[in-house]
Amino acid sequence: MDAKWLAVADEVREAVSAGRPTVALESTLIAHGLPWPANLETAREAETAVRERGAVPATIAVLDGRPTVGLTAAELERIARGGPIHKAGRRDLAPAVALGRTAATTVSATMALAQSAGIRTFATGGIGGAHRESEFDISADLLELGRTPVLVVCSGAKSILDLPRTLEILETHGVPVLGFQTDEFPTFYTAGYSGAVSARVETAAQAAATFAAHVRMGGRGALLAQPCPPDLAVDAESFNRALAEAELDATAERVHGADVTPFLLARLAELTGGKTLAANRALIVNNARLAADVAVALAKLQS
Ligand code: PSU
Ligand code: MN
Repeated sequence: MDAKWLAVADEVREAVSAGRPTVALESTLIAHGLPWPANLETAREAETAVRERGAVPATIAVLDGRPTVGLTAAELERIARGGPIHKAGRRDLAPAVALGRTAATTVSATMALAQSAGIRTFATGGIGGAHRESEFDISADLLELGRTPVLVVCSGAKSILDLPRTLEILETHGVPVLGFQTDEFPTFYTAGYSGAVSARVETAAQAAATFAAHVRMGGRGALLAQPCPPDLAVDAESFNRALAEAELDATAERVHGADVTPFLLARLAELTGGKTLAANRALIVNNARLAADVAVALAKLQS
């Protein structure tokens, strides 16, 4: 569980081996998803939210070639301040390790490292998915969910994506998509409709029981999705207008591959006068809180 190649913070290692609740948090949203200093504030708020609900937070990144589960306050600030920090999906972990790089981890890479450390619950903002512009730009997050037994708490997939196609791919990979007190797969920081979840749960205990049953029967990852807090959700019309403009900018500036998501998120925050940023922050913290509740319920179930 705790291998030499992996640095796990003492507090996290002790909690995992005692069967106490733990929640993984990713670092790409800190390094590449939110601007300074909102990113550091949000990362700290998410960790605090997890603690307040009785679980141990573990923010994950690769530091100088060392996959690290449970960043210290100084390490968290280093990732947030930015500079030359890579964005690592699952495929980028090995190069980061072998070449001694510092990298923020996306959902796919964070899931892989959380699983190596024995953590089963993970909170993020919105997962990656099928992009609209290119048929083959499908986030590695979706395939990782099909093979790594971690429950990812999110607000759906990012509104910049083709959401119906994202849901189809999740179904293909046998990933349960649970709606938390909702029948609809949320659309990240907008209020809109993207399709139905595969099952609705009302409580954290039901979510934990469903995930445990999935894993017991040989299943792997699962999603638990809750909408952005309604008072901060961006209305679909102004969002779509901003997105159309951001997409044109991305094309004009020839943004490709892993740079597409960070580019669009930053441009949208500008174009909406900070509305998407406020919504993004709120939903991340809200998801951290729910993930902690589920981690507590999972720990009870397994004791
Ligand atoms: N959630 C957010 N902001 C983000 C992300 C999630 O609120 O920036 C990150 C996650 O790390 C996710 C990544 O894995 O965006 C998806 O990137 P891509 O589309 O390149 O796979
Ligand atoms: Mn992509």
